[in-house]
Amino acid sequence: MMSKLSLHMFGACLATLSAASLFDQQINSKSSHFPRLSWKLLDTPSDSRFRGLAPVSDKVVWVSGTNGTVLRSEDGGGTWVSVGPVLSGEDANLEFRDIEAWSTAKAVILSIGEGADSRIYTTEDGGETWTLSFSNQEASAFYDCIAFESPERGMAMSDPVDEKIRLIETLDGGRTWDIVDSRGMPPALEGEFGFAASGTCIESVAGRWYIASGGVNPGRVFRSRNGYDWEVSNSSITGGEAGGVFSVQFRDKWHGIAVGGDFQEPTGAVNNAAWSQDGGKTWTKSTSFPGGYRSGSSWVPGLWDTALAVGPIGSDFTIDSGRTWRGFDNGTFDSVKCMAGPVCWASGENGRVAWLTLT
Ligand SMILES: *[C@@H]1O[C@H](CO)[C@@H](O)[C@H](O)[C@H]1NC(C)=O
Ligand SMILES: *[C@@H]1O[C@H](CO)[C@@H](O)[C@H](O)[C@H]1NC(C)=O
Ligand SMILES: CC(=O)N[C@H]1CO[C@H](CO)[C@@H](O)[C@@H]1O
Repeated sequence: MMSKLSLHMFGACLATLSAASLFDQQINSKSSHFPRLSWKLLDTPSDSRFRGLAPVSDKVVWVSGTNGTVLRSEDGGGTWVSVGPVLSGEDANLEFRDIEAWSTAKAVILSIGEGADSRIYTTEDGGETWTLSFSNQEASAFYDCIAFESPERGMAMSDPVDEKIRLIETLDGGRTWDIVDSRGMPPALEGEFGFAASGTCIESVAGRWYIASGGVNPGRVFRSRNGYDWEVSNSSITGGEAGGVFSVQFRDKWHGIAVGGDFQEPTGAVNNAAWSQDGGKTWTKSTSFPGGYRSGSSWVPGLWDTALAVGPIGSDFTIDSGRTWRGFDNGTFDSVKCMAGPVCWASGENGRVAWLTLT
């Protein structure tokens, strides 16, 4: 819990770290058939830190973050409208660490924090009005991330309550939420929790569900075929008080990547990425790692075996399903999400939002 709160405060010093030497090494070892990727930074009217990122298409994208900020663009990031809920007093400091969106109209946002600061708001009119659809009542719950398997069914994940990761579920697109019976959830280990770093600590693909954890060594990945009955395995990613698996993403029922590291050691570039080809039962460490702690990852739809990872000191890609990673940018981002196109979006501190195409 402490670690997660300080995750917020560490942001400032990370920006000053240099990854120059790592980055150079990666460039030099890059063979010519690797794609040339570069982020195109977009102007946003905000200096919030956007850990919440929800592209809908190559034109429509929503970001959410600190100071209760939610922005939406409908023209590929050329212009932005501030569409967050009207918040007053202390609520104006709410941090929307995750967002899911389906159109220019419909979005769900998750704010983090202890007790009633963990909330979910939904909008169906593009952010003109928001409904508070969930407000946490459990003192020890701390919600980290949210995912949907369909426009109707979604789940949000909290740090353990009574020694088990807490889930809430919606079956009506976020309008109402219920606590999921924890009988099907294996016990959490002492100190285990999730990272509210990029909205990818819970994930749903092809009807399956995955949860990434840290605070323990190694970080672990939970998996489920229905969201109710869960199994868990060790990843190969080094964990610790501020470390573990920050992001887990699956391409299909079998192929997954996991990235992370230690947010207090952002230049640590060993055992910070792993891959699975058996639906998350077993994880194998990558043979070349991303160039530092990475908070977010995304497969690239339509480009077999390709995925991106981002973190506060750089971005990397893999074209072999996570076996090897190469750096391509040293700018700071927290979150990444790729769409058909393919086009990828990234977001992070200081209002940073960027875009790239892979062709
Ligand atoms: C955002 O919130 C932080 C912490 O509450 C505060 O220090 C900062 O001034 C706020 N920034 C803006 C632009 O309101
Ligand atoms: C997972 O890792 C822990 C800590 O190293 C170890 O005690 C445990 O045996 C591992 N579990 C499996 C199934 O390998
Ligand atoms: C520290 C470092 O490597 N900075 C480089 C980051 O990338 C930009 C553009 O790609 C370079 O101009 C910097 O020198």
